[in-house]
Amino acid sequence: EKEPITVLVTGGAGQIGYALVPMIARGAMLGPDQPVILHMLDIEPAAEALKGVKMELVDAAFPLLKGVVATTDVVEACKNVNIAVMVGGFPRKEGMERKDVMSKNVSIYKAQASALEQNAAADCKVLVVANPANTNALILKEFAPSIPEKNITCLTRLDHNRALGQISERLNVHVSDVKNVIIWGNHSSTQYPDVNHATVTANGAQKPVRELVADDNWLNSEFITTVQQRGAAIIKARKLSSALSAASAACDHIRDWVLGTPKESWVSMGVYSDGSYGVQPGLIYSFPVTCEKGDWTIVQGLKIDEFSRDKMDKTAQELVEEKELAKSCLN
Ligand code: NAX
Repeated sequence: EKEPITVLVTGGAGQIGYALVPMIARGAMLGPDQPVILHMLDIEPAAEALKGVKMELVDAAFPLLKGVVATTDVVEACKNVNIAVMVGGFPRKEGMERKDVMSKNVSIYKAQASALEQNAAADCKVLVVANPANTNALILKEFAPSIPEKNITCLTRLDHNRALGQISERLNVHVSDVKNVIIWGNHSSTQYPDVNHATVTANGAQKPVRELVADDNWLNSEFITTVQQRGAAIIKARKLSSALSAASAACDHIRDWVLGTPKESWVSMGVYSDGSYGVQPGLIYSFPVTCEKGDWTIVQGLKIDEFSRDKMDKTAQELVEEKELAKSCLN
């Protein structure tokens, strides 16, 4: 039997946490033969609820689950962690200024960065889910300088999967036959869902999504806004924000990162920009990536048209502004 992998989920008592921990314990994140130890962190007001989640994990008798730690102590939570999924954060409440929300999250991510740096396994991989996800990841990177920057990422896989879902619905094809959509930029409403390189496999042949949809007007407007606004649509319908799809996307993100992406296909991940596609270095920006042996690589050489360029720049600009705002919160 394999050695267990220790996975930290922060915000373990929250909505996404509740959907995510059973998926991890069932092998959806690291594979059906990979034992796991779960660490869950939350804050004092949620300590009782967190205990309840731990009780349910025990009651579910998951064969792969070799241990559960439920704690409000960030040091204990980060001890020997191999994978850290950062779901905990300060939500934007009605009437709150952007700066106030940012300021709360800057202090949370600054503190948790140090705890991870000092206590996690040396090769710990980090996925930030909590919003503002890209900028929280950037703060974490800044305050955990000994964690390689390649190991710090943020979640845009939910947006990626939403784009696949929309194409699959529109064309009435299986979602698994659609591939190579791209989410560029920020996990926010400025993100750019791009189908210019996406294909559908039908009867063994691959066809471009643009050719099959044959409606550029839909692809360039409604499709994009539907993906950008999907989070808001879920809130409107459910009176709660997306949780099961977010948890599932977090599993997809880590699974592909650790176990590799399938041949000739890529996924979207928020990663530290190296300047690819003219995106300024020093931002956590969502790119198309392939993964192999636990490392991601930005897909190179894709042709970018003027329409895309403009949208990629706008979302980058928003990230520059968020970075400035985050910096101003540090003083
Ligand atoms: P919930 O409010 O249900 O859960 C958040 C949990 O985090 C709570 O239990 C809270 O007590 C805990 N928490 C707060 N501060 C903490 C700290 N300092 N350390 C540890 N835990 C802390 O929110 P939920 O619906 O689970 O969403 C979690 C986060 O994911 C939010 O920031 C949300 O905006 C973000 N999302 C990001 C998505 C993405 O694709 N990147 C999509 C889904 C989601 O909206």
